[in-house]
Amino acid sequence: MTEDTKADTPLDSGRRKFLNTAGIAGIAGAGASLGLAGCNKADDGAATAPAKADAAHAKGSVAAGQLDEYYMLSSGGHSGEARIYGVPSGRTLKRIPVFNVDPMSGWGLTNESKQILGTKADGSLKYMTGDTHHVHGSYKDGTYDGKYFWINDKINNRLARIRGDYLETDKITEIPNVQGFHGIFPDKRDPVDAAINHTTRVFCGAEFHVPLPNTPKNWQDGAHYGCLLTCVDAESMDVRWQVRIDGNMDLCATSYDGKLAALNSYNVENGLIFSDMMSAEHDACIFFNVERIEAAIKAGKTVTIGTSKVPVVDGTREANKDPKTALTCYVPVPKNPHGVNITPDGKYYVCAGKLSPTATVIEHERVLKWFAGDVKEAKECIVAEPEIGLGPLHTGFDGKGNAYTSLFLDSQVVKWNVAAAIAHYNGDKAAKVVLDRLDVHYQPGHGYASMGETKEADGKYFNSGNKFSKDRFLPVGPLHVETEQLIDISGDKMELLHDHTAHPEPHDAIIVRRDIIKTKQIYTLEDSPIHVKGFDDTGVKRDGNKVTVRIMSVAPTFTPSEFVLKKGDVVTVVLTNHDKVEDLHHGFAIEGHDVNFIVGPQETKSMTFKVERPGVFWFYCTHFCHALHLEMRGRMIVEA
Ligand code: K7E
Ligand code: CUA
Ligand code: CA
Repeated sequence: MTEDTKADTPLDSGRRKFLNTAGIAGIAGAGASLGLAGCNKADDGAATAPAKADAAHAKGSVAAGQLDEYYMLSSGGHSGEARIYGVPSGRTLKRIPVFNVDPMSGWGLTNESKQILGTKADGSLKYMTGDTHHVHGSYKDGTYDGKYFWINDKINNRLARIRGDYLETDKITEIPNVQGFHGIFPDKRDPVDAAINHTTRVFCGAEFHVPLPNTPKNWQDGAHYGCLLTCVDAESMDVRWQVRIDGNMDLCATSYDGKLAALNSYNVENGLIFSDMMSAEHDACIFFNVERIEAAIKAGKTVTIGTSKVPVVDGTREANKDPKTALTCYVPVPKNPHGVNITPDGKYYVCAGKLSPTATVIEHERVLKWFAGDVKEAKECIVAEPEIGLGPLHTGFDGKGNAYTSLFLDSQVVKWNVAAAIAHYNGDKAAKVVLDRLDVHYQPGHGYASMGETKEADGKYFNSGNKFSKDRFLPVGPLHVETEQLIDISGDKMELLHDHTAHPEPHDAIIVRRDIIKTKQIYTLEDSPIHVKGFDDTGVKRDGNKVTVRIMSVAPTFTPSEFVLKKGDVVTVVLTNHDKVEDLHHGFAIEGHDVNFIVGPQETKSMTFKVERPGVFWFYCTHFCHALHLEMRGRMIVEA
């Protein structure tokens, strides 16, 4: 280890030594020990003096009745959802159903949400699950505009869009011919048209390579496998194009000038098994030249794969040997990197080493020069490779030239200076690269700073998303809650403000200034083409055994309050909430029929189900709305 990574306290040093030997050996050897070396050992590095802890906690607390300064939009991992927390409080504000089924709101149950999620021929959901890792917002002038947020699904390879005004999922696109869809990032502007200074594309990386086209025929031969980068249109959510590459893709970052998308690759080996994926000393950060790719698409230098009609261009090394025409540039990065992030000034990409204790700093301008033929070798785009600690994964920025990288194995966040790292790399051995270290609890994955992925990075907060909480909270059975730790990064030293819990298992998040997100509090009747217009528009309409029941709610009543059906009917209930009062939602549930959803003010939802048992079934309001909420109910009568 270098001087920079020397421990501050005796306790810390013991833990570090343990990791240096066992931890690193663990990574290279049995896969199961990745990180668990650090996990087994209890760590009381958090033991600050209580008074100091109280003062720090006060800084990060928000008094009763006061509002947070930021929204933190977080992924929810294999829960399939997205979440919103307040920063600095850490209070949970909302869970946004995306790829999961959510009985509270009716997501995955109502016809409207099923249409967004996608259904099979029999009307049931095509997929019930998702695995969300990364949330990113749409940009204008280099910062968030609050219009859209996107989130990936690694299980079923879908990209979902959340609209910023309702903070609800509004579109989902399935990506063809990929598996392990992981890294996403919207572009920040158009690479050519100066007038388009906002997001129009979303880039999606595939982590797992698959036979292209996907047949089991040559499953043993890696040569038939490939990975595709996918570009999705930000407005229509249609898949625009794909690029075939060598190796795989993990995380994504985009440049502020719109010219490049960068994806780190940990499997340049095209390995099909664990040990092969770790055999090369260097993997890569792959840069995609957006303008050239779109020109090649336009010129028709494309193929299609399987039944997909999406045009695919060739971004493999072999086809891109001449930098002056290349679509892709492979910059070598040490051993199985994880994470790529761009500095808020748009100048540098930072790739974290994961299996190497380094971060690799790549200069944007030099990559452009490589594409122009003015830089000989791709590796010359690297301008620094500071040693920062063990298991570096993700990097956030404060907008003041400093980077904050999560160290999974060290259970730390390390603050380092980008300019100093470059000076050090250029021979200035006195340059102080690592400025501070802070223990986090424990095994941090993603870390992200307030507004840190925009030109408006403000250097106030950094959130460490930790994978293991161990002793930080009351034990709740074998599965522990996750810890999110909020760190004040406004001073020279990082200061831990507080922990808050997160239901497993968040990965990445973004911290967005509150003035950027402008939500509507009331829906618009016309959002739904089938909304119930008023009392005259309510009632039962029959077409054979297909029945539509149109209902409106006005607290504390449903109209009609009874409707009569026949056994065997296929019923669609359309419910419009005619209340206009902010936050006045009604729920609609029918006893014994698995019908359950809510409608907000002026909102319409519908749900279709079959009635097969004669009898009287109460329907009722599930969502507390009024002093007479319990009385807000009616009867569905099913005749034999
Ligand atoms: Cu968890 Cu962004 Cu999927 Cu790293 S990824 S930790
Ligand atoms: Cu309506 Cu409760
Ligand atoms: Ca590798």
